[in-house]
Amino acid sequence: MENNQNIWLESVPWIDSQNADIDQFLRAKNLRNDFNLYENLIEWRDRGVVVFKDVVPFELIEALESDLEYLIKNYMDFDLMAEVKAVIKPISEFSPFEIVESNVKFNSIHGISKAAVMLSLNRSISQFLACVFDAPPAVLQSLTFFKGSQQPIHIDYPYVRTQKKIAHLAASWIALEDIDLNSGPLIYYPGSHKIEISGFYDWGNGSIVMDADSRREPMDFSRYLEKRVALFGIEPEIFCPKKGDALIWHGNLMHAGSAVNDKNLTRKSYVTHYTSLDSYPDDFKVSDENKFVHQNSGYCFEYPWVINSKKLPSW
Ligand SMILES: O=C(O)CCC(=O)C(=O)O
Ligand SMILES: [Fe+2]
Repeated sequence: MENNQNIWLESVPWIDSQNADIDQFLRAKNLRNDFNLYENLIEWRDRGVVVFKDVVPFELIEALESDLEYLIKNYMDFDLMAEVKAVIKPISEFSPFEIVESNVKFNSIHGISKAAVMLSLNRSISQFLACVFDAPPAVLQSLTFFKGSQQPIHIDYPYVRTQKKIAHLAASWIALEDIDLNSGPLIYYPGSHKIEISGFYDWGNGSIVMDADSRREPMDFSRYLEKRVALFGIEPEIFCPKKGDALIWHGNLMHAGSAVNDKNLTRKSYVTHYTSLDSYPDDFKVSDENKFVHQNSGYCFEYPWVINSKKLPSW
């Protein structure tokens, strides 16, 4: 299937369609008396981003911290992809020095950490995304950060695109500690999720996603997005949360990791990318009925490639 702009436009969730009527949606679901939900959905539709303060129990954050400590001490025993200085490979192939170096990033630790699964399926986040998709959200992948990423401005869907419906994509960013302004917090461009603002970037031959043989590079994409925000005069906002706060962003929202002004500071965060249940890729789950967690209207499937791998203490 070619990923062209029609594929995107035909797959948008209800809330991204023209004249999306939030009031009517909530009335039909009998949720109209939840004023916060109404306000949050308006914000999502108009800005592509919503912040939930103090929604993540500290016990869960501490359970993930313990798993991370255990993982770092015993990393040779685990099947997990990790990233150090833009190199992504199985964690066991890194040297102990690279692993303790605190800007390592773990990919999809929720495959082996129950604490991470529970964070991804946080109640406020899952229930909100169930409304956004009008379907249960399903965890696609996760990232665990220790330091600011300094990732240039980007949109996720050209890179996160295993979901069946390309426009069924959202992400959450959970603060695992109080975030310092000098640690390189997440920044985002409100309203940039609208197609009129973002446009579609052509990676070559009309493809809107990056492929192995794409003619364009991520930096070309960033330069394009910089031009779009300048054209529309959109200023970035900084997310400088307290431990336990969460931000949810739209799969077409422009965002970046801001500059790290103080290299000694950590910026511990846990990011999950979600799609909707019916858009979840078949080869990312096993047919065994018990190999998933269903909680707070969300789903998290065990990946076929990790079912036999060793799990972390919270499992
Ligand atoms: O946390 C960050 O600095 C950026 C994270 C991000 O862009 C992502 O996970 O999609
Ligand atoms: Fe991103």
